[in-house]
Amino acid sequence: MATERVVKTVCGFCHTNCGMEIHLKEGIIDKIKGNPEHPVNKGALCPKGPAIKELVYSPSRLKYPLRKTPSGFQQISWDEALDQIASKLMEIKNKYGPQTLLRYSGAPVTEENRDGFVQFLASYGSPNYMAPGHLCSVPRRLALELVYGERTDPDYENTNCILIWGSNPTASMQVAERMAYGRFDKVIQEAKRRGAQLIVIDPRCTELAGMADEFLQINPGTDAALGLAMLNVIINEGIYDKEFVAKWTIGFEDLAKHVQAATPEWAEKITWVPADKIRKTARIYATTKPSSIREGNGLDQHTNVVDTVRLTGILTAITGNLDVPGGNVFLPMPKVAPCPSFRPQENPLGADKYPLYPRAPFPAVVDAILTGEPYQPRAMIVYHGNPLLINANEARIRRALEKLKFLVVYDIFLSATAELADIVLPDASDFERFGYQVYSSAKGGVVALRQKVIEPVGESRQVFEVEYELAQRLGLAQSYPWKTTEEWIDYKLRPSGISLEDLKRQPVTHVTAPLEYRKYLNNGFGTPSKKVEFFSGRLKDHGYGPLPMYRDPAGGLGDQYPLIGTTRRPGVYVHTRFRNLPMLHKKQPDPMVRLNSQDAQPRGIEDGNWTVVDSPQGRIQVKAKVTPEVQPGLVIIDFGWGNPWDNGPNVNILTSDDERDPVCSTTPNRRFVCELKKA
Ligand SMILES: Nc1nc2c(c(=O)[nH]1)N[C@H]1C(S)=C(S)[C@@H](COP(=O)(O)OP(=O)(O)OC[C@H]3O[C@@H](n4cnc5c(=O)[nH]c(N)nc54)[C@H](O)[C@@H]3O)O[C@H]1N2
Ligand SMILES: Nc1nc2c(c(=O)[nH]1)N[C@H]1C(S)=C(S)[C@@H](COP(=O)(O)OP(=O)(O)OC[C@H]3O[C@@H](n4cnc5c(=O)[nH]c(N)nc54)[C@H](O)[C@@H]3O)O[C@H]1N2
Ligand code: SF4
Ligand SMILES: [Mo]
Repeated sequence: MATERVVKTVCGFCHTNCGMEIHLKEGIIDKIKGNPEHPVNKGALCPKGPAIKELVYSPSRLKYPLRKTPSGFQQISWDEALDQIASKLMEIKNKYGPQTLLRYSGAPVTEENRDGFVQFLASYGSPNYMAPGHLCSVPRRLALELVYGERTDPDYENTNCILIWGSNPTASMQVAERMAYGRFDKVIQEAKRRGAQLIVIDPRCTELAGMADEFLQINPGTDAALGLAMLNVIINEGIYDKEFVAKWTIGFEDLAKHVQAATPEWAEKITWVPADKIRKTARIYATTKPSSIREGNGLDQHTNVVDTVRLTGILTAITGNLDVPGGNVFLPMPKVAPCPSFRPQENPLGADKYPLYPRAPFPAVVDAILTGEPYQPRAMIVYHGNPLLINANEARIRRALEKLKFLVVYDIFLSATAELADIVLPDASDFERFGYQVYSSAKGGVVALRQKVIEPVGESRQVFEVEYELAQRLGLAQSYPWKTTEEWIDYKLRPSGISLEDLKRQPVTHVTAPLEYRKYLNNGFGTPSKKVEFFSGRLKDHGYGPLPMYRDPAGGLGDQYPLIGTTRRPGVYVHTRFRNLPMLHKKQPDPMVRLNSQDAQPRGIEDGNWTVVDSPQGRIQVKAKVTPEVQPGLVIIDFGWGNPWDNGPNVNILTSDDERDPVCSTTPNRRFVCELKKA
């Protein structure tokens, strides 16, 4: 009789963190299904979920530590690897100072990913914590903190108008929008049944745009002009919430003057959105009560992101849609403890140029590596990230990583970044260790248990054990409140009043009260003035414009590069991952460029042709998809290829890091100039 067993756990392979049932036969993963009892996805899974079986047992998983030698990577033992890392880091600390160590992680899809090596970095004595935050959500969060103290989300269940601005949740959050329980397409269908309006602002006619009442097909990176023009209409037509503005905001008079030049006709020339459509959208958004805005990652990755998202926050507040039922709300989130020694604000690299950025902005760190100013970084630990491929200007990032004296990469595969490392460490995957996941929702903040489903594959090991052993070797162990993953979980969850044992008894636990509205009536907003700040004194004090401005997006057009390029993430993959899994690879084997027939025809390009794309930064080859989804003049190229196993080009060979958002150092990963020809 075969032994069969089902383990309920949480997927960690994208931000959604769906509940899963793992069916095991003889201790081997057989099938992966959705867990119907998990409130986030209610049993649904995206196609990546079942494919994770192929990831866990992939023949190309890293199974033991590797050291780079002149003749390639060589297998070494964990003791050798940790001894070598420890002695190198000790030498670097003594010779150059602890601040020359950098710690880098990728998108924080799991809590381990967020925390791995953070306590180590801090107790070693470096403030240089980095992630792709400058490209992903940090600019949006900072912008909304400046306006009203915290990021908000739409109250989907009660809203009568949803404005999706630079987001594509039916692809990016297929089975459950980050903050709403249940499938996102159903959330939209349910809202539409109630008669809610759907507005989509996107350069591409996405599936969601196809369902919209109003679709504004915008020129990428120009959303601030649209936001200013919408405010021009709303203020001049008097369709704003006068009582809220009078009692709870500062800077209205300045703002009203500031937007006078931003007429819809002015914005039409910049945004490609007709002036009448801008007026109509402004009126629908302002007069439908209540209305909500879902800003997304399409607004990050442009060089004016902070001012753009300040405008979305101002639109929410001025129309009286902040913290009210059906508007944009502050959702409850479980409290977790920070890594005890970590002080991100203590003068990281880049703090001179980007003083409001909450940690070391990666583009400024790359500058420091390449120029030696203000000092020369020497070593870097990359945990769960692929910085070579995901940052703008691959050639420059490669030069920087190669210039480091010592690079450690801790991954589950030998990624393009890992290929540059001196030492590579094999991690246990999310199914091979305990963990926890926190979720916010209108029904209250939730903590869920990530179960250990199988033993770590090969000699792979979980991060907190490895980190602690390294800390011991460097004499830093006394600063650690945990020695194992299990102790780390208990430490982190203490502020929420639960432990790992509690979670084992109740794997999905609500730990906060449900959403409350209008909390500002008691406490005000989380800004220095306790009011919504249309005019930002904090930005002014740091030498930035206090009112949100439009700036031209990066790159200009010219005869040589007449097309605008942007990038797209194929929903079947996550960033640079999964192209080595046969189940997913067969769904989309090749990277595509989407273009309009008006641009394809004169260049002799037909659907399915391999196409050469040139930008001032470099050249790649991708396959053409000729489609009316894309407006003439724009081409959309798939992001995420470039690892050694996928034979595809990295789109960030084409992007530039010269121009940046002045507050967050954000590079224009979603906008560059280019030209195409048939390969
Ligand atoms: N041009 C362009 N650039 C972009 C974007 C874009 O849309 N266009 N998107 C940007 C955004 S929003 C983001 S968030 C970033 C993403 O940037 P990253 O998060 O760096 O990208 P990933 O490909 O997810 O890389 C994660 C790495 O973690 C590894 N990994 C997976 N599971 C585990 C595990 O359990 N343990 C360990 N140790 N490693 C693991 C993977 O093998 C992979 O090498 O890219 C940004 N860059
Ligand atoms: N399957 C899958 N799911 C993912 C990821 C993945 O790689 N694969 N990545 C995860 C990560 S790290 C993130 S950050 C989220 C992102 O999730 P979302 O915030 O939903 O962002 P995207 O899915 O990138 O969709 C962004 C949309 O903005 C549009 N856009 C691009 N530039 C502009 C612009 O200048 N203005 C406007 N108005 N729109 C623009 C794009 O065409 C696209 O339709 O998804 C997460 N979920
Ligand atoms: S959407 Fe897919 S990859 Fe993301 S957590 Fe759910 S099953 Fe995993
Ligand atoms: Mo992201």
